[in-house]
Amino acid sequence: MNRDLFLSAIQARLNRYRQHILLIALVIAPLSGEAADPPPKPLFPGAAPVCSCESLTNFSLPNTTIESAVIDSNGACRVTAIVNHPPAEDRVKVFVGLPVTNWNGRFQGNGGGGFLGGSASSLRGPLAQGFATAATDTGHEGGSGSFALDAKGRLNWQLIIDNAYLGIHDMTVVGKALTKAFYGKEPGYSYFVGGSTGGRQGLMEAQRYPDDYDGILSGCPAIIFHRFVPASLWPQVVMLDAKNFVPKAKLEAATAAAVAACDKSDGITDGVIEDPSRCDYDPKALVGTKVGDDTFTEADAEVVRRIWEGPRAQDGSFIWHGMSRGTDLFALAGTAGSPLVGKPFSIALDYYRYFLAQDPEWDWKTLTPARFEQLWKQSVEQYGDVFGTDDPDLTRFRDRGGRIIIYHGLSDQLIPAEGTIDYYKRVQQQMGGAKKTAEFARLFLAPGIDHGFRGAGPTPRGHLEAIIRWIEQGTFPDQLLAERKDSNGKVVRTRPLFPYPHTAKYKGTGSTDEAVNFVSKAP
Ligand SMILES: [Ca+2]
Repeated sequence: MNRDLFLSAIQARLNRYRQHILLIALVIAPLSGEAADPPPKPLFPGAAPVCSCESLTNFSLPNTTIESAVIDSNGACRVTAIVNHPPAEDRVKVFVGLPVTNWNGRFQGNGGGGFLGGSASSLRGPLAQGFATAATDTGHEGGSGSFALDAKGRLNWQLIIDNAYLGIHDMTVVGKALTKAFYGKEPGYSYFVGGSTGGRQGLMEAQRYPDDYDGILSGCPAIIFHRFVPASLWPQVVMLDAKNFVPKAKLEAATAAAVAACDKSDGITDGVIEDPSRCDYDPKALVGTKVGDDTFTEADAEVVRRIWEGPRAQDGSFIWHGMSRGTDLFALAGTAGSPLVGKPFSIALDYYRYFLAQDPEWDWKTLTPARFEQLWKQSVEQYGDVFGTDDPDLTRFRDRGGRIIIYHGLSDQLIPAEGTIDYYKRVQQQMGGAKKTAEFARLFLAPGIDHGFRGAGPTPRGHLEAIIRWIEQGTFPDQLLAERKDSNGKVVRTRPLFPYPHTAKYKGTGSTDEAVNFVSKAP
């Protein structure tokens, strides 16, 4: 390999690495805020370890090796364990954190992001709050999807299953067992907290291992994975098909124009489209407009229209939801260079390469809309049972007393919230209607909020407290408070979020920046 080629290969790898880091940061950020919240009241005041941290290396569990058990720099006991599923030679690494002095009597499992099963760094927040807590790499290191293929280029089903569902269950079994060994008693309650992939992992636990957790927080869940992940390459397919890679500035102009057109139709001009499904702004209105030195063309309008519409089959039938109006389009319709070329979202690209085409060298630029449809159908057939996480039957979870709060931003640029709404409606249908479902599973939608729980709208807060209160005191989460802060961290707007399908309606008097001036409105 010559030097330039070598350097560009390194650069490409670095870029991919950065994309993974960005995504993981996006996913972890909304959840780490919990660390600043006051810790929940201890369930067993005075509870203390009954053995030394180091002695946990002698702890015995089937198919599990304790690699290390040491006190970390913050004084918590950190255990690393490896779980294996014979005869496979997989290694699911489990990271467990056990507070030495301030155990609050509970266990918290933590999810990952993208193809990253999870990370030891996510234990810091829960440990500070006194949780015994765990995370796992689900059997492979890093955020790449390359683990799906073995050294011979064949699908590595064990690692796929470890990532899809088994690793999080292993983590839970090991984490709870070590908690019991360390304190001499089982955790009083167990909670799972995750966003994106973590949100999917939470719902997978409710569906497949309902005894693992009492309470689950599932943020912007990557559920219906087998449909939405391959669908997320659609914006690139559209631009490739049109031979028109639309620059970021034009995408931003289209998003801004949609917000300008639909913002006030909900009654409050606040830069947020309260319900994007009711906004039908036509990007043709922008044709002829100057965007920098460039002019918005008919062809640009058609690309944006197709991205908003969402993936469609050759016969025009529905494949998946489009990106809603007001959502940042660049995340999936990314471009770079001059002349512009497409820069597909790394997770979607990895999924095509390793899971669908099963060829690390596969070139996404060979995708026609017809080939896109074929591969999407392959994904639905091949991975639905494994990764789908869309079983609406939560009977076992409900009957064991499980409760789940699902929340999703309506301007999610990576996972359209409509998929979560579809799933929740199916749960309602399966579980005896809206009222019966609300007794154990609630969905909160956050207008103007993206995948990292930022955006023009207020960010939901207090969900961990809400699920703990629901489980331990039976207090139903009838609303979540959302707040928007300025760049100095000062709260400039509060708004209630009500369980779907209820929305926040302005009373008509008082500041629209204060939650007290809003009431719950039925659809
Ligand atoms: Ca508005």
